[in-house]
Amino acid sequence: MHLSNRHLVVAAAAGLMQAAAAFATNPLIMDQFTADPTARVFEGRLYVYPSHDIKAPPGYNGRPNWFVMEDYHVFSSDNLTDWKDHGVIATQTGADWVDPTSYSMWAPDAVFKDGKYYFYFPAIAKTGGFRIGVAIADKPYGPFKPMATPIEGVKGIDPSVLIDKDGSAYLYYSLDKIFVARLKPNMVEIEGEPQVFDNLPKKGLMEGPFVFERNGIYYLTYPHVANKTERLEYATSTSPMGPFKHAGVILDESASGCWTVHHSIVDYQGQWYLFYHDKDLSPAFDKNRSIRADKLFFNADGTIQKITPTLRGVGLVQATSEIQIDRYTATSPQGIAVSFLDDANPQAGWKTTFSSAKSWVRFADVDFGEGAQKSIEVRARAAGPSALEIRLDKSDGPLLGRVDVGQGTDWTIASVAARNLPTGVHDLFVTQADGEAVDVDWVSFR
Ligand code: FUB
Repeated sequence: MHLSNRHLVVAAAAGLMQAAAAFATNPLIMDQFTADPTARVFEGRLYVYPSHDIKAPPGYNGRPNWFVMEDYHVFSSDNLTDWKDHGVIATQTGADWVDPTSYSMWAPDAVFKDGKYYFYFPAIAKTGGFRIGVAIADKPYGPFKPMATPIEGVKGIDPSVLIDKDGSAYLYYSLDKIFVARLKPNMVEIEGEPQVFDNLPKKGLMEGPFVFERNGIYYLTYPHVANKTERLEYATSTSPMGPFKHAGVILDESASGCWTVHHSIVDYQGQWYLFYHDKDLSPAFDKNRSIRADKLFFNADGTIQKITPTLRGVGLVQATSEIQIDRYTATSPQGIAVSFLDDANPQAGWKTTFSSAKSWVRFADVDFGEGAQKSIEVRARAAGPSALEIRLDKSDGPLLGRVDVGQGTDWTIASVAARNLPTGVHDLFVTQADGEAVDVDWVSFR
């Protein structure tokens, strides 16, 4: 993956720079850190409202090695491949009640009710402690106007709002435990006292609640530290107010060691997705996170199938794009390694090293369209003469081309005429045919 060549299209609109980028793989956003993604479908598009980790700015004197977050962006896509950054929608200096030096704009949510978009966000108040504020807009990407005061009677983080089938709205949030309160029809005040869900696991921090309804079952999903770091669990109920009964684990603790796993779950065009985060662009510091998406499936009885996180993600990849095979679907048991192209600049992406004959990478869901491509290009470098075979659908599927990679320390683009090119969506298999170890940045069909 080589960001400068990663299909970045930049356009100026309404005085703001907006970027549309083909990020069909995980992580979804490469040019900045993103965390705590809440995905919502508005006006037929999928919008993601993440929080925005940044590196501590000069003069920052908050808690060392902790979250530093001063604003929010919103992203949207209609195909889960091309993501548009709509720019900043809220800042710590824009809401009267927020301590403008607190860098504490944690996990947000956004919902649509009666013609307005409501953006809920936690931050540290000028009066101290985490509170939850609301900003209101006419469009899902703003401009959002923040309320002057936070929601009265609510102290906590990680707001999540469910609008039930009858139009009633519920605010879920956390502060070690998970709370619920009914929202008044104005969406900015609660009715009565918040209640704690006290029949969930008794031990271990719980935060980041996300509630949705499917076929009459209410799902309360939440990160929980059952062991060392957060994993995603869920509980079910027949009522949005509970009681919720623990039902299982959706996502195990991250193999990367990322401590948090804030998330959301959304149905987009008939497929359910889990949006979550990990620390793909910051392996050594898990407070600089990156959002991801994977497909989620239900069993017939309504239980949720556990998800195995992928690098491949969920979007189709155009055959004519620079296909980042380091975001593979599967690899041979030996001979494949993925590493940053430039350790000093993780945002430049990754390379795949093939180090033994017959080692292979499978990359799913490449869209050949009408199959009008004529050649295969591979950006690669090799310690000595090396060859790669590109096949379709299976490791012994139709050979699309054999690409010879010459010896050299510089990256070069090797090219060969393509044959047997298909139409439509297929898997690719890239195999080291013979020769020396070879690094591959991307594969493309031109
Ligand atoms: O992003 C800051 C905090 O980390 C969130 O609010 C929590 O859910 C956890 O992801």
